[in-house]
Amino acid sequence: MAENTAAREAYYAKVAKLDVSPLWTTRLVPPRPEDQVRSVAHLWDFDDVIRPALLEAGGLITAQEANRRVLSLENPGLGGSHRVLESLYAGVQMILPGECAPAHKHSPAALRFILEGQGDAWTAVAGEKSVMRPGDFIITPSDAWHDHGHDGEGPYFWLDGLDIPMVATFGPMFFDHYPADRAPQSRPSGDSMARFGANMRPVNERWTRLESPIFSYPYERSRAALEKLRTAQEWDPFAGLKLTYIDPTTGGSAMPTISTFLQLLPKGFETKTYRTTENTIFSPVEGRGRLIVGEGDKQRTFAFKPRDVVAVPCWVPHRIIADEETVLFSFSDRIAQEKLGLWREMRGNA
Ligand code: 1HN
Repeated sequence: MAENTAAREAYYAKVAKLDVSPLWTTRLVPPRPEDQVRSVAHLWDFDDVIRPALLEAGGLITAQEANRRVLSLENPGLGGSHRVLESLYAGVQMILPGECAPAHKHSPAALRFILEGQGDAWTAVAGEKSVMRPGDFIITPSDAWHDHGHDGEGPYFWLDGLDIPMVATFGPMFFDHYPADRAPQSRPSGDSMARFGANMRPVNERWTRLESPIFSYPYERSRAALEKLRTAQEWDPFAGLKLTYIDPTTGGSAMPTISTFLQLLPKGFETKTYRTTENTIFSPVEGRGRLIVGEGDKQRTFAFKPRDVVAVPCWVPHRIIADEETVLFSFSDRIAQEKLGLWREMRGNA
């Protein structure tokens, strides 16, 4: 940094009043992500922390009153800015039997990953109702009306992931309440899966939206795919067996701003150290293991179990040890970074 003489200091004070600043006194573009990224790797414990905290909220406020009874995951490095990582929002939502999370829509896109519950919780997205079961991945696209309900017994919990910080960077934030609790159903349940989920599509129907027309990806099907592929023994040393959820009409990412994945790591599998520019949120579905992040004296080990949420920021080296057979759901900003030409990875310590 250049030496600050009295004359320079006086100059800086003067130009500050002109709505300009001298670039040469800043580090606007630091050399590496670690000089830029403020979020830290972090684990939110579901069973001992998030779940009881949400149950307590259940005694204080209804889903209707709260609109959405969600505890937002606040990254400790981001000072309460409602971000789980630089570019992503995440929260855990709870709904109780008989409750209504009323219909609304917004420009940020959302995903849900169902963590726990019994019986029939459901979400209605753009006029089609779908059950939500543990392990299901569900998309609520930008600007689609959606409401949630639960006709079963006991609490239902799911992970919400949204691209709110990306939308906030650009500004086009829109939010509307539907004039009634429930938005009308315009299509029967299973309609989108029948139209686009059977490796077919209606012959004269073109899908032109940016997100997948399949808005529910049941766990049973995704898990069965992993199980079948296990026999192929094509283990990626950096990821085990990892599948990404796609839009069947394009083969590309199921969502235009958030990438989503399900991966299998057999018992004893240890991935090699990997880094990527994408900001990733993991949530184990099955199995226990350890996520080891950082290097040297900054290395930390997060022991995970099903339903925990672990955030790994951009360019933080990490590896996973599966102490039991492990299935991990994850979502990241990879697809957004790819579209902007920013995404990189480093396999090993190159
Ligand atoms: C939202 O609309 C939902 O619809 C969940 O369930 C979490 C977090 C921030 C903003 C909107 C939902 C949300 C949200």
